[in-house]
Amino acid sequence: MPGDLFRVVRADKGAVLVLPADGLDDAHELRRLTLDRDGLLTTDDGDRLPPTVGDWLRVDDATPVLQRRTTALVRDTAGATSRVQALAANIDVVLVVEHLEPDPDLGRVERLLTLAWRSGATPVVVLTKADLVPDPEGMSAEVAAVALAVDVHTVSVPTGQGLEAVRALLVPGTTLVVVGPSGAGKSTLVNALAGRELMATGGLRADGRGRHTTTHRELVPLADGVMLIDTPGIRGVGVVADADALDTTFADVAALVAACRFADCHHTGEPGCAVQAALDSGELPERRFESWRRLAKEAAYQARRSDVRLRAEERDRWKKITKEYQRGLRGPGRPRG
Ligand SMILES: Nc1nc2c(ncn2[C@@H]2O[C@H](COP(=O)(O)OP(=O)(O)OP(=O)(O)O)[C@@H](O)[C@H]2O)c(=O)[nH]1
Ligand SMILES: [Mg+2]
Ligand SMILES: [Zn+2]
Repeated sequence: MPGDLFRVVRADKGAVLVLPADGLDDAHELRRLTLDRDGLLTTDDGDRLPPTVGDWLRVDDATPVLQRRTTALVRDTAGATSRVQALAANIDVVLVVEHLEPDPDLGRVERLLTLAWRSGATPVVVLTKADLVPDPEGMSAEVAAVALAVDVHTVSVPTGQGLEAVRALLVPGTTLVVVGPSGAGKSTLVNALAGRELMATGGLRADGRGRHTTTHRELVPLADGVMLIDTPGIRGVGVVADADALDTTFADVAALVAACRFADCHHTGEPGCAVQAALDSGELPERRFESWRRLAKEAAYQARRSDVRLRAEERDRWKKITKEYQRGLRGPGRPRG
């Protein structure tokens, strides 16, 4: 039927699996749409993009058109185009999942929060495996101290501790995505929230790391139009930082930077440096400052690189246009003068 809306529940190179908007929890309605060789779809803005999990497609005359994304969780790609890769689209909440055992990695939480803020969705931290540590509340407070303005929930799936608070996030019509390292318990959490064993969950290696049990991103429809997107463990690389998201994740550092005497302060011993003063007094922990500095560097590097890529793409585009035009001028039957 023309004008029908579908949601992408899984995306692969050559095809996407979709469910119709009016049958999102009906597995019988699942359909496969084959993509062109380039794996791209035209957006309603006339752009060409690879579809991702959570995208809405409108199918007119058998041609799917990618609807404008309200939010998108993106990461940097090493590829030749300036485009970042969208991991999930049209999400309302990003659950940053981190384990309490082994110890939570505060830098990773900060990195994933930056990724989450950049998406336009609301981040929430979920600390798993509370049953495995003696003082989950104390650890949770340490994480909350670096997750400014973000709710932090501590849960245990085997005991059910803290799950009610996470269930409260499943507001009808909401789409949530889980991100975090392999073995953090993302799929276990998805299953607990779904009340069914939908996703395979994995064992842990001897060193406590995950085994990358989940290998693809997948959207799982629950009741009342709630959608959960499970993802494979994100490795450190390629998490895109941008200046705004960074300033939100590190609002404390941003306030200090703004208070430095010189606008271009490098915080390396300049007079009137508010950052240095906060480091000296212990108000700003060294670890957090280093974490901010690393991500800020990445953000600046990515901005520069995407600038260079954009210019190269633009140059190529004009080369093509010029060639086409010249061909047209030389072509037969072309009126002259
Ligand atoms: N004790 C305990 N174990 C948990 C909890 N949550 C998850 N686990 C275990 O941790 C292991 C990894 O869980 P998964 O849900 O597969 O982890 P994941 O984040 O989906 O990992 P990837 O799919 O590899 O990214 C499994 O053995 C789970 O049973 C918890 O709250 N308590
Ligand atoms: Mg998993
Ligand atoms: Zn400074």
